[in-house]
Amino acid sequence: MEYTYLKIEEHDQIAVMKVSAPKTLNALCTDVFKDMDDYLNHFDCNKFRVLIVTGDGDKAFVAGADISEMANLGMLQAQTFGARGAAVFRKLEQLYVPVIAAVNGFALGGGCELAMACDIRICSDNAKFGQPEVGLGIIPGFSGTVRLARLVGQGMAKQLIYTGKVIKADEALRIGLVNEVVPQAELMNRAFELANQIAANAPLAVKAAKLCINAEWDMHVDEAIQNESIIFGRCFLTEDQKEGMKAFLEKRKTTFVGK
Ligand code: CO8
Repeated sequence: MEYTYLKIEEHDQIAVMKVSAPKTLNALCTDVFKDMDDYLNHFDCNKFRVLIVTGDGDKAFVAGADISEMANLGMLQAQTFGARGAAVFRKLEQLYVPVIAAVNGFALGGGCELAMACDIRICSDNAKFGQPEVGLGIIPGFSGTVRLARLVGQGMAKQLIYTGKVIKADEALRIGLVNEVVPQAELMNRAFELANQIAANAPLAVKAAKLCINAEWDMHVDEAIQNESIIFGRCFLTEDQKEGMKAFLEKRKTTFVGK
């Protein structure tokens, strides 16, 4: 697949979507979102078991929404732009396979929001995170106020958003914004290592776990527990459940087919 603003790599069971806008540190313009939307619409969740999202180059993951495109927008145009980005990020969050953000540098504004729409975030030791929007006279517009507060707690999210402070990788780790920090040269290896660990497990079970965790995020605890029980039961309809348990009892490796 050829895109202007994405570089796609497709390995055996793992795909990589690399945002690529070298002149603007991979900033998100309308056409980046068009490419992303198209790629996600055509993403084959049966063929690929994990998607890795990263940025092109060694300096930035994504340096935010494209400020030159936003500068002269009116209210309705800005709402349209924000809604488009938010919808694409929601599509990513709801993709039927796990998504790993490999944050390889600046993840500011829309870049931090992109990383937060992924299931798992790891970053390089030179990564920097922040929601600097209030310094530009706006607020996060691709669901940053929604996801940051849920990820790191309301108090920390408010502090980061009100101050617009840019934090380093170790601070992002400390507050739970990322799961792991690795040397930059090892970032993609580590992302693939994680992706392979996930891909080795029963794909339908992994997908079911993602569906559960996403859906239960804002459910009442009783409803969430009931939801998990239903999805747990459905796992027993799959060939992979029979295979996983049989292999354990026969003391051999599993071969999961995703059925
Ligand atoms: N948009 C457009 N161009 C950008 C962006 C951006 N977000 N970030 C960097 N660039 C461009 C620079 O203008 C520069 O272009 P040129 O070479 O033509 O001058 C090039 O990329 C390289 O950048 P710098 O020279 O600035 O590189 P530095 O190493 O000096 O600095 C920084 C790197 C710190 C990342 C710096 O570029 C920076 O601060 N960038 C802006 C970061 C930012 O504020 N991001 C948030 C943007 S707002 C946002 O994301 C809101 C999301 C919600 C939108 C809702 C829609 C309504």
